[in-house]
Amino acid sequence: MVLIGENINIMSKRVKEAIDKKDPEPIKRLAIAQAESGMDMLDINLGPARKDGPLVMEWIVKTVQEVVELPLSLDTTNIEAMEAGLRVHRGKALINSISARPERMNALMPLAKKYNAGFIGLTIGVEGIPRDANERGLLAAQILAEASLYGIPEEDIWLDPIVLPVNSQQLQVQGCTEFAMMLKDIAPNAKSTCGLSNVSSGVPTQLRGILNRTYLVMLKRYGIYSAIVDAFDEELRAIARERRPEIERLIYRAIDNEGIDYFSLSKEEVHYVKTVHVLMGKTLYSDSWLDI
Ligand code: THG
Repeated sequence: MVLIGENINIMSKRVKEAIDKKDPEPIKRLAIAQAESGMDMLDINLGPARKDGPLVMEWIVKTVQEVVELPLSLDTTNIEAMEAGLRVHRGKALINSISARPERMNALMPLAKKYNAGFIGLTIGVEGIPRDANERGLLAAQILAEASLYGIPEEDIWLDPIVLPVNSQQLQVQGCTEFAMMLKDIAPNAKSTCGLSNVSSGVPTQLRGILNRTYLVMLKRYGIYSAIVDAFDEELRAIARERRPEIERLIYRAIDNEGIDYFSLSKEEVHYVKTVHVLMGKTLYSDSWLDI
């Protein structure tokens, strides 16, 4: 699957400081480290509009592409900044993201066409975040229909169901897995992606990895094409690259509710099974889900 490194992100203190000081070195180091971790693309997340957004985006795209060959996924709500990034980007860029809101589609779809970029279609509409897989499907269909008016091929559309945190939106987690399944029928040529780490947002740091990894296996099983991930989670990378078949098989058995004899499992394996149950909404989330 296509892995997009999430680590160049304005929410990170290191990145924010580097951007504020226009110090290229920390950004270059993060880009190289993510490329060495085997990421296929890098997300460049500058967040909301800043008045110097276009300059910052141009600077960061050039800085990153000076040291790595990878295509970038550009994330900013500032339309001028998005275009500034696309203008200097080498290779095929990805616009992260276009929601199903008319003003976003009208502003950004022409840019996708003009620069021959792909885009991530976020299933958020005028009414906000969808409540289930069907609402996600409906929003995806609206995005696909609008994009076809601009002559954007389905292959350039990466649909994103919007992963929500399991600790506050536990039942929504399945909505995304179901959406991954539905997509095969709605748009067989479209791609899909998601912000995997969202699922563990707000969860104690040492517990985030197992949630992210278990959820990746679930989404992967239902055919997700790509995910935006923490490039520095080595075990997550191993799972994504098919180097942990025994963990994947165990998670499949847990999803399918096959009788699992806990006494035959290692502690780590028991943790994965318990995490499947939490992500499927079978046991209520609490920070101590691994201990009970
Ligand atoms: N869909 C799309 N794009 C996205 C998301 C999505 N981009 C942003 C986000 N969601 C995915 N990227 C991240 C990046 C960082 C974190 C989570 C998701 C994260 N960071 C740590 C934190 O906030 O605690 C650490 C930050 C730091 O380095 O200090 O959790 O859903 N299309």
